[in-house]
Amino acid sequence: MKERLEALRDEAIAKIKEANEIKAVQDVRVSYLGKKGPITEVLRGMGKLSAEERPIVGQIANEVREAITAELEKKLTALEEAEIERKLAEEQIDVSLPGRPVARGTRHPLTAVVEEVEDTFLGLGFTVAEGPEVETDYYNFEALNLPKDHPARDMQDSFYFTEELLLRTHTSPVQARTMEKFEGKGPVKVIVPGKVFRRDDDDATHSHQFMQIEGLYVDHNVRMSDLKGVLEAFAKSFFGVDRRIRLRPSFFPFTEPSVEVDVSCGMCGGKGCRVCKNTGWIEVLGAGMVHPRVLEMSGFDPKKYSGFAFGMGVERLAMLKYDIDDIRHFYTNDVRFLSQFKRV
Ligand code: FA5
Repeated sequence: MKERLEALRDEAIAKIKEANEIKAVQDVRVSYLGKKGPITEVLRGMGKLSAEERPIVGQIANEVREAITAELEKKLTALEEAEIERKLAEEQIDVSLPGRPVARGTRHPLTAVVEEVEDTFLGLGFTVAEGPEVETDYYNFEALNLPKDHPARDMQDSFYFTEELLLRTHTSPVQARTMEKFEGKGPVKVIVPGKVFRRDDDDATHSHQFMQIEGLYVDHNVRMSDLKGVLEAFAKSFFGVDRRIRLRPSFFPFTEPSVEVDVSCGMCGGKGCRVCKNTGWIEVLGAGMVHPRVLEMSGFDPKKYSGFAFGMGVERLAMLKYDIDDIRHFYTNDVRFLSQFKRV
């Protein structure tokens, strides 16, 4: 029996050595050490042995099994390592090859304009404030001296959710919200960029959703000349020296006196074209001295404080700066349009 076991061991080891695939090695394991294998069969016949022979054969059988198992493990490890080596060689990566370029997006021109305007006003001592796009009737109108049924509410056709809640039609409600936070103590010096919404018909210069940047400066002795100086400084820095601006008397219920500011049209150089509706000018902002009623309603004493405010249309600024002939380009997301602003 001893010889038979040793012969089986040598046979199995020889087959393991011959095998050059993991599957073949596993087959040897099954056929020699498995339940139906010859070694198990030999062990089953041990019952017929004498009591003295049984432990000796048992020990030999264990040694044979261990020898075969050790050989199996050795071969499997060697084959697995060879497989890893083969894969590494096959899948070698040339790290020196140039990478595939990733198409990078660009800043939206409106974002670029907002950031540039913010930078200019931060340089003039303003800070940036924000307010909600869904606004109450109180802040959007009443706190700005536009009581319910005031005819000037028609100047801004609105999207209402309920009688008291609407999409803000301008960034001016943030004037009242900010002044309330200062609790009657100046100076207040903020600019407020944000989206606004109106039931306007879309055309080359109008959109039902657009952006505004509000400005508010409240302190002792703020005068109209301060407003003019700040707007001129802004226009020079934003448009450059070749563009002209003009102030026209106007009306807003929340400012007195009020003005509208136009910039000369860059598409036609002021001669008149489709964009400027043949006037040579494009209106970019409304402004004025904060109405004493508005100061009062937001907790400021109009006898001690005065202020100026303005609200500019961001799309109009961008159109003038980059000679864009239609406001709708900003909202149709045509990559050919947007990719022109790579360096902006
Ligand atoms: C206002 O919205 C006032 N709140 C501005 C203001 C603020 C006046 C503070 C005084 C003091 P107006 O409706 O004129 O005003 O709009 C201001 C600017 O928004 C306009 O000059 C224009 O540049 C832009 N604008 C107005 N309507 C549209 C529209 N439908 N599409 C694009 N831009 C618009």
